[in-house]
Amino acid sequence: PSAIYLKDYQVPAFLIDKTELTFDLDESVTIVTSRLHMRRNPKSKFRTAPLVLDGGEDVKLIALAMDDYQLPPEEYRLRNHQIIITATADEFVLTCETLIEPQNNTRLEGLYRSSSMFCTQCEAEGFRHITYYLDRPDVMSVFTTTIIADGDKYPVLLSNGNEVSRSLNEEGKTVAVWHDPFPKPAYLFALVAGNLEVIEDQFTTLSNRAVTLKIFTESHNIDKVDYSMDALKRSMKWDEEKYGREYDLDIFMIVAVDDFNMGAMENKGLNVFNSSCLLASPKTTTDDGYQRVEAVVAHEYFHNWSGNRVTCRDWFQLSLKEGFTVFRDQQFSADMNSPVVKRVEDVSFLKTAQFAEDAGPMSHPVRPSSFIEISNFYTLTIYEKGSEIVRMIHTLLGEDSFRKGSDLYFERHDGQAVTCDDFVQAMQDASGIDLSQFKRWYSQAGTPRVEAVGSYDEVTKTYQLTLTQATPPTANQPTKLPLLMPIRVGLLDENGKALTSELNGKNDTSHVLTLNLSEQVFEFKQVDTAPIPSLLRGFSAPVKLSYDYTVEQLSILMSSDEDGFNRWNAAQELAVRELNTLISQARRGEVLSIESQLLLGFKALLDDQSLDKSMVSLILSLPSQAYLSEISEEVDPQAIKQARTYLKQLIARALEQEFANCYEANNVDVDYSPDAQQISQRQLKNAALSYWSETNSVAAERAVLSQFQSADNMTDQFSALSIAVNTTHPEFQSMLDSFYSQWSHEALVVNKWLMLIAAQEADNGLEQVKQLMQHDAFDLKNPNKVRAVLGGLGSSVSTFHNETGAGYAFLADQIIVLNKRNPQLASRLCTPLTRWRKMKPNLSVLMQKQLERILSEELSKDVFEVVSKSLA
Ligand code: HT7
Ligand code: ZN
Repeated sequence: PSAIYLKDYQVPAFLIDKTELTFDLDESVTIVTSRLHMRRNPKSKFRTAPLVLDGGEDVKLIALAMDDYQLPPEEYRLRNHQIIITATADEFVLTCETLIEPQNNTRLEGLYRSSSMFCTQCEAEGFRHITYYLDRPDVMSVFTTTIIADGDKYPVLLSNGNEVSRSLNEEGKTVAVWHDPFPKPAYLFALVAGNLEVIEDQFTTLSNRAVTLKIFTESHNIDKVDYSMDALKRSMKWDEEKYGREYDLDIFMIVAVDDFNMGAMENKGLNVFNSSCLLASPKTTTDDGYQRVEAVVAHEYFHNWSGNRVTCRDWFQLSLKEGFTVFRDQQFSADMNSPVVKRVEDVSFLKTAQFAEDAGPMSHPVRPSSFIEISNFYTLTIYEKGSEIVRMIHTLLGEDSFRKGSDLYFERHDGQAVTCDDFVQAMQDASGIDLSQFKRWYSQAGTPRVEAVGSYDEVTKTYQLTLTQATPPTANQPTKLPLLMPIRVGLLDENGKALTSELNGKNDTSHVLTLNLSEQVFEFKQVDTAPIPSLLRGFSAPVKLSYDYTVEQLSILMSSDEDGFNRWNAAQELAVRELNTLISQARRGEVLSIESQLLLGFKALLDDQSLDKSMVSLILSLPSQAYLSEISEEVDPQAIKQARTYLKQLIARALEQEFANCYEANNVDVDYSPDAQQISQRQLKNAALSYWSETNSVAAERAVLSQFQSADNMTDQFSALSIAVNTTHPEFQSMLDSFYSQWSHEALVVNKWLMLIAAQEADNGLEQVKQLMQHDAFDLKNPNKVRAVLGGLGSSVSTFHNETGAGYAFLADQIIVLNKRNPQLASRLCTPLTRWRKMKPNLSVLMQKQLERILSEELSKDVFEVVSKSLA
């Protein structure tokens, strides 16, 4: 497979003004007829270029006509799944009939079946698996879709836009016609046919238009979509208030499907969701699950403007819509819940997973310059780092100018397919702030390192902060230029009190520094005393910042910084230092021992009833196994696990009474609601229970069992079960069994059970995983189940990182099987193996061997790209 390059971009040689599609749906064969109203693109410099339409290996061409003239085979060529027609008029209607078999589509791209319904997934290049087309985002067309199906089996027939008619044909089949007036690229096309239930609501827009809202699910799930409907209405209102964006069609529909490669899809007027991101009920969904549903519903809805009305010129610009939309959904969730908690969660994820990606073999810029398979570029870098870039623009411009910039962007580019440069240009034009250097963030891969050194002059009362920046080399980018980044800084005295200082004529307790050189000195004036700097507040730039803090200084920041994010960060830094000491001891085979400096701070946190409970629980959580691996030079999973367990048990024993009290104080009986206040209380209660259980006290064991048995919500029930499994509670096996019997009819709950068992640290872990894959509850066709089991396996140290290499070999076996069935899924499962270079030598060799074994197979583009780049 070969790569395609951003530098080769050309405007399309043809345009499609109107697309008329007819689907004759059937369980054995589906016939798709398209009528494409095409003309040569006046902007193309290739005036005589042939017409090249994209197709797929699973699309059978039946007939092709140009202006009703049936093209004989000698008048076109079929090569590499493309139709090439050399001679065309300047304007014509191309009619194309294709045959597809959605029931055999296991890739879940294009038209496929999930349970008993038909559904589509066209982003990024799925439409070509339905029919031949100019399948690229800068070809925008007005779609009219006719769906013909057996109305008894498929009473619900949906596509984009508005339903314009519904009738019966001479064979008694239902014929539904949908028309979407907004020109759109094929990746936003959708079709759904099924026997579905619906809930309906209404939203009145800012300009007083009534929009009908419908959510469709299979009948057994219809009781679980009220929360999504509420989240949708809140998203619509928020986007009007925050961004002035109003919904534009008369109807907005969402459909839940069980088999889906990602979280959800923003098809115009007809979002399709993985049921795991739409369904929610107290008994079956955890608080995290509720928050995910809220965020994904909002994210897909926000795409209606950032993605659909203004779309991407080409797939290299993917972050234009994804980075911006993630930023918007993060702002929304922050407004709906606690901003600081949301920020900590997002940054923690970024620093764990995106930083790892950026330091690995798949590292790429937010606007990549080449790819082999675009599906591999729906990455944390495009989404999360892309969002951080938009956030930095927001910080540099301030709220008002940022809003002016987004207004200008939407107004200037409505109905167009544009680039990341166009986005930045609108921000620059609206604010008058020069963002030319800032644009390097889009083209340079890797996580920048920033070092800070401070010095205080008592005589002049000035504090000098010297910042240096450097970005390590990444694949194909050996040297990097300095970036422009906002660094938010505050100063504290030795009691933790905020100090006012003057910088650039402004007196404040917090300043935003603009760092744009390799080395830069910032001078804070009127600083009363030698300060402790609070750096990178709110994580104002996605960098690795280092400063040589003493333990005392970190303790002060942890307990007193007015920036909540940095309080959490200081606690993490303290814990990381101790864990690193323990990891080194473990690696040397020594008995672990440490005097933890965390205890005092944790005790104060647990004693202080006035603090935000979510923040307390976040500060109490030790850095994860994954984060500690990310920051390790050489990863030793066993040593990391040993160190974490040791420190957690040490803290648990020292503060046993505090954790028990905290648990009891927060174990209150209330009617479940997924609101911020209740969520934070449950979070703290379960964090306390998790520590308390590490003491293996009988009282804690009793509390776990009792919570498991009496919980009226999934958060509490599943927390208790997870704690039981992770602490090998005497009853954990019977709890697991009873959990399954209680929930065997709820697929999403069963997935949690699958994941928990697969992730378990057990001597016979691999045997259990193999058994799970034979269990009735498992289904290789369903990505959620595959991710539950193989994702779970990947997080188990004893099973996955087993020194025999059996865990790696097993994962490789599954990747080889899935490579043929579902390449997108298979390629994502490769991630843990791609980190082989950072592993300790014996594990590294074992992982490398498995990657080589995978590479020796006949591979899809998806898996080939990831594995070959990892080994390069
Ligand atoms: N824009 C959507 C991307 C997506 C996707 C991409 C590749 C393969 C399957 C997919 N399903 C959805 C999701 C989003 O970011 O909103
Ligand atoms: Zn998105």
